[in-house]
Amino acid sequence: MKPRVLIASVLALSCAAAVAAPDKFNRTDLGSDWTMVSGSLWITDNQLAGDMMALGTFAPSANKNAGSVLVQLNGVDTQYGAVTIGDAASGMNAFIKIQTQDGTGNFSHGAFYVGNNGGGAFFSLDGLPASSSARLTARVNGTIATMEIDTNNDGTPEATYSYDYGMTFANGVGLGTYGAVTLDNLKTRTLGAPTQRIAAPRLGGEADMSR
Ligand SMILES: [Ca+2]
Repeated sequence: MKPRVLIASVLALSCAAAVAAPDKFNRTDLGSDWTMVSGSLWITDNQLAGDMMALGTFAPSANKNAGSVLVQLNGVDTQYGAVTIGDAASGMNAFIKIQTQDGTGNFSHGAFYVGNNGGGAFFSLDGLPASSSARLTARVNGTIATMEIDTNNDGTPEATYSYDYGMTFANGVGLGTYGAVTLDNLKTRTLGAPTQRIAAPRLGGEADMSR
């Protein structure tokens, strides 16, 4: 009996993986799965790039509440990579980003905003290991959004923050860019609420240089 149980488990894992809607951007044209909400997104060197406050939505993720993307900072100017969850076409979405604006070229700040780089919570990424590349995973469960930042790509986030929007959002994932940032290897999924206890970000009243 044991071998049969093992096979059943492997099949279940395969099915779960197949349900996720990924985009590796390994092509030249962005294609019809993407709809622009603002500005322009395009593909360069098999990665996603865009102009200031560009925002696009990814149709295959319409029923997903979580998006995960590799954010690569290029240079020291202000840049962000953002994952949106919700109906971005109407501005009713969580806008969850990581950003550099301190001149180091490493991630220095994060935000839980609404719309396209709209208002909300902006905060320093205190204690995050210095890094110009990280996987940003964002999800919304009920009114609570969570961002996980994995700077060494080992699947364990170096920093996790959550924020209560006080409102719910529809499913559907999009990506936003500002500056020279490039994004890659998008994975969209249905994820439950995190089981660990997460601190809210410490809000310091700093100015967001991208706004
Ligand atoms: Ca790629």
